Amino acid sequence: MTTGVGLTVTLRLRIGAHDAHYAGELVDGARMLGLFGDVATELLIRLDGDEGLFRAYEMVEFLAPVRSGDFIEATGVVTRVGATSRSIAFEARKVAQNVRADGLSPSAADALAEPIVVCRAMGTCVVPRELQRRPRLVLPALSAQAPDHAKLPEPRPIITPPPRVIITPPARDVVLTAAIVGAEVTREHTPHLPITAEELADEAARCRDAGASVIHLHVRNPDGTPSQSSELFQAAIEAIRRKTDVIIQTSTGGAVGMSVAERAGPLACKPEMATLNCGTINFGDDVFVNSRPIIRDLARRIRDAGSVPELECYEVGHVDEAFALVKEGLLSAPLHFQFVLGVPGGISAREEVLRFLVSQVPDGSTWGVAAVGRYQRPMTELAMTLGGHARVGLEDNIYLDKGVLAQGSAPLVARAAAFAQSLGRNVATPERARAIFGIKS
Ligand code: KMH
Ligand code: ZN
Repeated sequence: MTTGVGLTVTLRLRIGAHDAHYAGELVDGARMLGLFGDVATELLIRLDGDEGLFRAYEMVEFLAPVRSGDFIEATGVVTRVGATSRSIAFEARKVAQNVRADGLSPSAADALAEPIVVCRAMGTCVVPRELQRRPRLVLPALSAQAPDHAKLPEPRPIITPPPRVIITPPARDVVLTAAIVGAEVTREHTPHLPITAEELADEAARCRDAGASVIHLHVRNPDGTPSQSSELFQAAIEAIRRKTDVIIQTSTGGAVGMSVAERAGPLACKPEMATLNCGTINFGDDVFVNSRPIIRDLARRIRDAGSVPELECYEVGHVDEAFALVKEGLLSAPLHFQFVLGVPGGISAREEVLRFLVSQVPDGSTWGVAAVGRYQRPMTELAMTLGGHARVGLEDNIYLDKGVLAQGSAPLVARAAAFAQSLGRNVATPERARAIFGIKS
């Protein structure tokens, strides 16, 4: 269980002439690492009341030169808190620099309209248990306005001004899931909904081309009504397999009102992945019933089918239910959580909510976000920014933009993939996603 994920510290300083080490007044890279060390130290002081120790850098990238006269802003964000280890993502940006142009004074300098990222790193620090003093921890929400310190009552709390950036660990893969059909959306809502096995397969292949490595699959009867028939699933899976190599994750949620036996239908196809809904919620005006016996029944069936479960959590308590299943031996770590945000009646699609949910994910487990309707884009982008995976598609949202229907799920996947790449994250292939989720192909 972790608090402290998201804690952020920023230092800003001028690089002086004494820091220049190489020709052209270039500063050596170790100077940036020194700043990161100080950032990490402040983070540990805020988190643990101790300076801690820097154990290792897992990654360092020098991205632009630093020269004397540059103003550097170095930010660190705690991305993981273990019992004694704290993972931190760092970024150093140049925000002002000396102009160094012929005919101008040597003191001519510009503030940069857009900061230049000069260095990124990921590191791990350690604070031994006996040194953890746990003082008051103030976790600023990154999107919150900077507080007006002058107006804060005495004694003033220590609050780091929220940075304008959220640093994403750059090297990690993003698994994009396409939820291409679902059980609730109809052709009246959108004409772009795939229904037949061939339509599902075509859409799955389009989504794979756009960057999806997992297809979250429901099927429909020929009249468009939802079904959990193993025959229909088998036909859809075979059609998809003929066209593409995606991971197929079948639903065991089905549609509201279906019996457990019905919902378990697709497990007869022994899918690589299957959803396990971890609790009951109001689902719009309906109730999506997942009583504790139902969850356990489906967990057993998923295990017996050899499928990797994706844990659908629509409420905080659903995460705890997953931990209970681990204790009972029905699930085993590493777990893969899908936080379903914004279902009317379920937990809302807000940054603080997601940050809290992520803080509950045990080390070594993975998580993603599926957000509903207009929340799909901002919440999946936030998830990718925070290092998680993302699910998009018509099951959860039929619009590309306000009033503009997405022409299938593939455009939504393509946009998510472009966003992931803009963060410097790799969009996982199905092969890579199988490795991430521990699926034996
Ligand atoms: N159709 C919803 C009631 C799942 O696929 O596992 C449930 C659902 C979840 O879609
Ligand atoms: Zn579903």
